[in-house]
Amino acid sequence: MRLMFTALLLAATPAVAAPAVIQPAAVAASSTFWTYNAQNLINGSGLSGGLHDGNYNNHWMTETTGEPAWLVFDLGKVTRLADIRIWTYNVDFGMGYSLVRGAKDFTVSLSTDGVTFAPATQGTLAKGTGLPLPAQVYALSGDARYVRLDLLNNHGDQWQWTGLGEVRIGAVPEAATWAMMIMGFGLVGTAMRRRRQMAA
Ligand SMILES: [Ca+2]
Repeated sequence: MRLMFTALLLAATPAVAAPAVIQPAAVAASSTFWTYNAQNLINGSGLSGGLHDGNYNNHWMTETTGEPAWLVFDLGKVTRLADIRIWTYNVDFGMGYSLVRGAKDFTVSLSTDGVTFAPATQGTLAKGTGLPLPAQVYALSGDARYVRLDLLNNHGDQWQWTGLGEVRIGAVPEAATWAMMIMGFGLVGTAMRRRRQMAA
C-alpha cells in the first residue's frame, strides 16, 4: 500500500515545474497619453498565442513630459517570482518612426508592502518591429506582491514618449499545493490503517 502512495506522489509531482503565468491584478503608471492607458499592459489586449500585435489601442504610453517613467504592478498577493515577461511597444505608424517610443533601458525592483522596494534586476529591451512580437523575459527571484519597472529611456523618440505592450510575471508553482496533497495521501493512509486494525 505504501508503495502505491509513493508511486502516486511521484506521478503527481512534475519533474520540472514551469513557472505559472501571473496576470497582474492592477497597475499604476507615472503618466498616460490619451487612450494609451496602463490597463492595456495587464488586460491581454493585443496578445494572441504569446505574440503582441502593433495596434496602438493595445499599448501603454507616457505623456511627453520627459519625466522619469515608471509602472508598479500589483500581483494581488505576495508571490514567489521566477521572471518578468515584457512585450515592448510595437506600434509602427510607417517608416518605423514610432517604434523608437519603445522603452529601452529599465530596472526592476520588488516590494511586499508597496512602500519599500529593493532592486531586483535590470535590462535593455530590444525595439519592436511592428510585426507580432514575443515577450522579452528576465529572471527574477524572491517574494513580492508589487513589481516596479523604472523605464530610464526609449529608443530615441524626439518627443520623449515611452511605451510598452503588455507585462506578465512568471511565478514559482506553489509548494503549498503539493504539501496539501501529500498530507491528504497521508490522512487516507492513516484512515485505511485504522480500519484494518479495527477489522483485525
Ligand atoms: Ca496589451
